[in-house]
Amino acid sequence: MAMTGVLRPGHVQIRVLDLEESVHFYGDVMGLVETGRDSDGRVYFKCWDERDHHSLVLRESDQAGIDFFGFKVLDNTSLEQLEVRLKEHGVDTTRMPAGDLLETGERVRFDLPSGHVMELYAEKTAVGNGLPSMNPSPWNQASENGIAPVRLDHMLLYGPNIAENKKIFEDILDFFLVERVLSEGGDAEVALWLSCSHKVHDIAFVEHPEPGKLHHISFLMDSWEKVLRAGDIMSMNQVAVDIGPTRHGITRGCTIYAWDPSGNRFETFMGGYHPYPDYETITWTWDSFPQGLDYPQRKLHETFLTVVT
Ligand code: M3P
Ligand code: FE
Repeated sequence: MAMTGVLRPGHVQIRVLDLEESVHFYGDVMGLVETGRDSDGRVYFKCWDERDHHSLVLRESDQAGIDFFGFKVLDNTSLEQLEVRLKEHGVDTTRMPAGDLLETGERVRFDLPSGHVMELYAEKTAVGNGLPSMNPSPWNQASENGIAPVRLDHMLLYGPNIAENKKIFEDILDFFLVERVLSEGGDAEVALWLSCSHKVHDIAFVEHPEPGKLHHISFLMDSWEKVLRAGDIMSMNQVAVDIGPTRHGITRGCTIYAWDPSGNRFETFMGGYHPYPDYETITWTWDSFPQGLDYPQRKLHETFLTVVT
């Protein structure tokens, strides 16, 4: 599939309660690579196989949750075109200055109807994955440290007005709807899985009365064995596990949900399938949501619907 316009989730800034405890967690237990600290005290990380400077930014606060997330677009021409399209559709945008996030160019920022702050950007310094671009080996020491996911994969966000979010993603940003869950009466969509790529989702939303909530940030693992190994490492480090290891019916992803020390949920994930934009959307009825969430157990875990930051 030709990749133009919006490419991928590129960064997410989350709030953590104790910065140094979280730096230990994301650096040593998750096994992300620390790439910088800024004058605001924020700490930057990337997954070992990512090439750009960072994908996760931690900010210390007295309340956990998500500050904002950004998608990388192909180039500055795409950024300008998407900014114009957002404005034409009545979405107010502001430009965050280059350098406000370390090693990152200007970001076009806007509010989603669900209460989340989203950004698009075209430039972030490519620091590489530690492997040479000529004759690389398949892995290196950084891939063997802690859980060591290969990349930030997607986010699931909770908030109101997700039907309005869907319009922005489909009509302006050229995402397509891969899967959805219908309400009990079947007349509304209560959950959406959207892709801008060949991935089974790049972002997902669940309808929820409180705006701007984080359900989980998902990190991609190479294999099911590595998801199970992630579970071993969680237990060795007394990490609080929510659900799994199991498989979602929705997206077919194989998963563990767990919580970071601040209560932000994360997912170690692999699998799923590879949709194209011409595929028919997969629909789940409300009574099948339990197997959508946890296919083997067919269980709509209470925490899935209630615990968000
Ligand atoms: C994911 C995923 C539900 C499935 C969630 C799926 C809520 O988080 O990564 O595929 O049923
Ligand atoms: Fe997920």
